[in-house]
Amino acid sequence: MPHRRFKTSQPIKTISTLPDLGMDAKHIKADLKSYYGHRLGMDEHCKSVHYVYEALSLAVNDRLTERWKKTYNAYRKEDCKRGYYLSMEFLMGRTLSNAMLNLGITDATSKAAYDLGLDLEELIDSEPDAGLGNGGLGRLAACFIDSCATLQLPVTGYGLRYEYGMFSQMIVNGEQVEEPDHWLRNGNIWEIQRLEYTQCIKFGGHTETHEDEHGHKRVVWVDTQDVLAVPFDTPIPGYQNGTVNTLRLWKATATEQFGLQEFNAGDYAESVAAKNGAENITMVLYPNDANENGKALRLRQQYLLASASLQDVLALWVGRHGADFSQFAEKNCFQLNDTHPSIAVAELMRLLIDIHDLQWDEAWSITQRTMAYTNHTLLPEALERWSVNLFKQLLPRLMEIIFEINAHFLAEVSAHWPGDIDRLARMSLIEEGGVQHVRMAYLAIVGSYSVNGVAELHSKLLQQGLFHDFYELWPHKFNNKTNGVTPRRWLAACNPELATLITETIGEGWLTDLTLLKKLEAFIDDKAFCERWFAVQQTAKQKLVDYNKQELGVDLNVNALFDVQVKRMHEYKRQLLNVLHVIHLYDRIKRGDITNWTDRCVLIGGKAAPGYFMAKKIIKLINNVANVINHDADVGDKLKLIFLPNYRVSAMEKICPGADLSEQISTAGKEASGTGNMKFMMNGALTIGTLDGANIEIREEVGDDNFFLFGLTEDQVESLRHHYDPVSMIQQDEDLQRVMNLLECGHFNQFEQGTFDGIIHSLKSPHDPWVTIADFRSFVDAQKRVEAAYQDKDRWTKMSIINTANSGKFSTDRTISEYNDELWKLTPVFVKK
Ligand code: 26Q
Repeated sequence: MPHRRFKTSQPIKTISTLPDLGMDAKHIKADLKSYYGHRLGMDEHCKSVHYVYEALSLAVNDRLTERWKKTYNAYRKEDCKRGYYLSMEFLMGRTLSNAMLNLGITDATSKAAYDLGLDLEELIDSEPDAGLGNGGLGRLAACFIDSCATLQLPVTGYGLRYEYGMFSQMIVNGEQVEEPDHWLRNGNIWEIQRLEYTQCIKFGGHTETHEDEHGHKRVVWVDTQDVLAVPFDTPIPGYQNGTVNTLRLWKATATEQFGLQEFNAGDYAESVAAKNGAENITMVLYPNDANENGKALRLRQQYLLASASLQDVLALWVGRHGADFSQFAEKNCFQLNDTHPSIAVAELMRLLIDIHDLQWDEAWSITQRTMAYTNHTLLPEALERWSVNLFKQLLPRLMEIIFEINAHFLAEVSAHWPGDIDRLARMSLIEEGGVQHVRMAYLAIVGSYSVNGVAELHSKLLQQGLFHDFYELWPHKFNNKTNGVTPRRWLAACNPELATLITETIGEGWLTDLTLLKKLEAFIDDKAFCERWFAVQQTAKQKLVDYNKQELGVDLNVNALFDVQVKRMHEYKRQLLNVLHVIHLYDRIKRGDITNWTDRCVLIGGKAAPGYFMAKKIIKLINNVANVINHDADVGDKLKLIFLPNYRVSAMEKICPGADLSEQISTAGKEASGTGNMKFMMNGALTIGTLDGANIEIREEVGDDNFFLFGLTEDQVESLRHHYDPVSMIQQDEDLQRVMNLLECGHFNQFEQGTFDGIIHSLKSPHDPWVTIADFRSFVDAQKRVEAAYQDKDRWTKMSIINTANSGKFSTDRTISEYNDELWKLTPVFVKK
């Protein structure tokens, strides 16, 4: 139905032939001026930077659009296999500077801006972040689609166009206050609404069964409340290669029928208000980066994403191949970003059987050959489960299909392990006991040909622990794909001075083959090069100093060690361990134990899920400790503690070039991978870290001497649990005793009695899952090694170079190449430039 909406008999060909746009300063300048004056209606009286940003972005966007059409036509012509990345989150950040870089017009645009007397930096900074994600998983999706376009792979990203992205964080009296992030307030020039690809999504109602004329059982899902999913497309340019892929984000809207009952009853206002029910679905991103169980709205979001995306892909297929699905699995694959879109397994079955008339076995074979699932967490409590009752109410047909998948699956388990009742109960897609729940991870595993973790340790632990039964049944499904980050945004765009130095030293080419950075190692004894490296790092630090001055009004000493921990606030990430160390340093200063002192600025930033009490307390503690330390005249420049409010993609772009030390201090076995660790390393920071997630692989790449290792291993953590006694550990360590004493005597909460009791209690509990106290001594010792290294400027500079030089593995180009070579098997499509 909606596809026909815009049919026309106009001679489209005559209006669609256009000359290529100029990529030089002259043409960009002309377009910018034209947009500013003609399209936006502005003149010399306008005082707002926004319209200048918008005019420039429109000019840049035109250059994306012409390549976008060529890419689209190339894919159509090739009829190539397609990949689809399904994700509830795409944490894109800003678009303008990345678009200029990938189009290769950064210099031309700078010149255009300069000629017009414009401050390009200010324009770039006026763009709001597209904060459509929580953290690592959402940013990974954004880096992945950048790499897919750079590798010229025909991959489309599918997600949701939330009206409100990740909340913005303010700090009031040391506490986190959330403000809604209405990122679309001033419009979004990068997206195009594509009404003609609108899809209809069903909710509620019930199912009816009957027999068709061939005697086949048919199910219809009726009396539903329908919602429309309208796609908004954003261009995703590859790095200077002519390819522009698509990110398609769905917005929920009401159907014309929505609220019709009320309308006919004369309740006009009520019927219009009822539209909200539909539009609410994509109103807001859930701000938890661990499971918030049971919310019906979240399940609606997940289903809307899965159903709209699959219907879209099937419509494309049918448009080309008609009702013949025999080649569908050879020509399509779906990568599920965690379990969030995993209802797609059941939805593909429904669409193939109920709508496209396939039989169960054929549909199941297609599903199992097209779906692949990536897991991002080892915390069992974070595995998604939905109550069967809610499922039945909201998606009755899907619940039936899941039961049927489960029946087939349990038969397979029984055949493999006859009589093993316990195993059947353990592996069932349905968790019994009181209320029944659907185990979404198991649905994803059963319905996929591939299950992967995101770092070697993580993938190994999935096989040995969380998914062991499934690993025994289907070892061939399990594999690892270590995460990465895109070096375009996370080195070239955010740290242009370092990028220039690298290019001048080792030549071009490294930005699309990051392993070439290894060549930098040949220069670690080249004095002039080391001096330039040091100077570039100092410049980046100075920028971070300026940013802090401008944003927070604080003065940092550029010669101090910049010690940075930015990531979501979580107990397992152990920001608390960092604070304990800061308190220890403060205690040393107060006792005069300062021989050989290294000045240090500790920067901590991150958002807490609004309902996560402990994480919010930790933010409060950081701010209170900072307040005491930063106002103590004895401390001065020796130590500063800063909480960076509203940590987000665009903040990281300013932070990671200026960091000396990257804190990656999670309890071993808890961080699936981490990706911030890779951004810091690429920009020449050294890591202090545990043997967790991708830290292990970072250390392997840089070598033991260039990584500050501390802490228990995952095995040691697990065996310690049985006899963990933090109180006696505190008694045996005088430094730790004094730190705990400062906390317990209320030194950091003089007027807020008891505020930190919960934190103190958890640290001292033998049941503390994060065993923070157990790693204190080892952490402090590692920090001493950091100081010794930092005091030797030449040694530190060499270590910094070695870190960047060995960061090649952590490009998402490598990660995506592995996904493609081993799982997707897509052929790159070259687009004529
Ligand atoms: C689930 C249900 C309901 C509401 C929210 C959620 C939800 C949302 C986001 C659950 C989890 C997330 C995000 C998880 C995440 O970001 N995980 C991180 O993924 C990174 C990329 O693989 C890893 O590097 C990190 O180690 C991992 O913590």
